[in-house]
Amino acid sequence: MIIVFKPKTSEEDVKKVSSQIEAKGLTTHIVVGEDVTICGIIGDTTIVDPKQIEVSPVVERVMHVSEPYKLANRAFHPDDSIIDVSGVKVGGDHLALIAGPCSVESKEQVIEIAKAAKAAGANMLRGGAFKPRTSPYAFQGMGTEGLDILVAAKKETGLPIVSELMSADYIEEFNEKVDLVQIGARNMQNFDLLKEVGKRCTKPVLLKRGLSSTYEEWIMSAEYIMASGNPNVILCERGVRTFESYTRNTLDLQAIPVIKKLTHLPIIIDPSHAGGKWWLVEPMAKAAVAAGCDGLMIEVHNNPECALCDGPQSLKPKKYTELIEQIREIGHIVGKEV
Ligand SMILES: [Mn+2]
Repeated sequence: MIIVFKPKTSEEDVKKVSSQIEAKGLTTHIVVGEDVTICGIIGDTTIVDPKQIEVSPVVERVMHVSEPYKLANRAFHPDDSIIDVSGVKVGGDHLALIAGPCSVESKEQVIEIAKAAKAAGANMLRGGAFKPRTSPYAFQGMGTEGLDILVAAKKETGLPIVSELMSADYIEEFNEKVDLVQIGARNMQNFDLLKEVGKRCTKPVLLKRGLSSTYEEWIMSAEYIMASGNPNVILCERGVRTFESYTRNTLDLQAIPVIKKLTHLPIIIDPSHAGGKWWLVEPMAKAAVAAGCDGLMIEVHNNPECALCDGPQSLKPKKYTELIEQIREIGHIVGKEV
């Protein structure tokens, strides 16, 4: 349920109404927008009589929110959320350009790629230290040593770090070393992990869409993190499973306008894992920016032929540089600064 206040309602009057609601044992969320202030009510709202609230002279109207997600709901927060990742803004007219190798392989590798990515215009560095692999026999990542290499690359380039968290046991270590904590597609519905990340993670969270998750399931996973105490969630579409087997997954660009309609959270696109082929990255990245996404996460490798993971879908630094030049022009047209 949402209470919309009349324009120019004082903070004191808003408080008066919200404390009446809280006295019934419900939680309230006040969002002060540019034009209007709203109060979102979370909990069993059947005990609230909207007519009773509408009696107040400062209340414009009371609305029911039928969707099961509340905190992520656009109705609860009409303006776009802009998430600050260690100084890099994501959302609104800011575009996140996240680049780096699938996996951290060595210090030399990561620093070389980080420098090239930064020179191309990237504003964040990605790298997997803990890898969720389909096969237990495949390279599982360097773990803590890999995170330390990313930290060294950040020292060298200043680029904030994005890396995937697979277990709640490492949340404190990620709080210390990583700037944007990724929850991977395979963990999107690991609800215990989502709750722990909401409670204990002090950094923004990048929540990838599950391989076969609906928009609502995906948003509900964001809601888990937000309801547990971490409001800073960025969504990432990375392709979904369809009947097509030529490509690794099918990139769902409709997710961009849909997520923006349903939620206030930023959405970024990962064209690398979507197509699984390096030559699909450029056209899909351009289409994603044109469609209004808030960022791109792209795998870049200095030597894709020898990459320990996802070489076939990785761009070489030169190709990435050319792509960002084109993204800059498209961004200009759609009102995104690069
Ligand atoms: Mn990868």
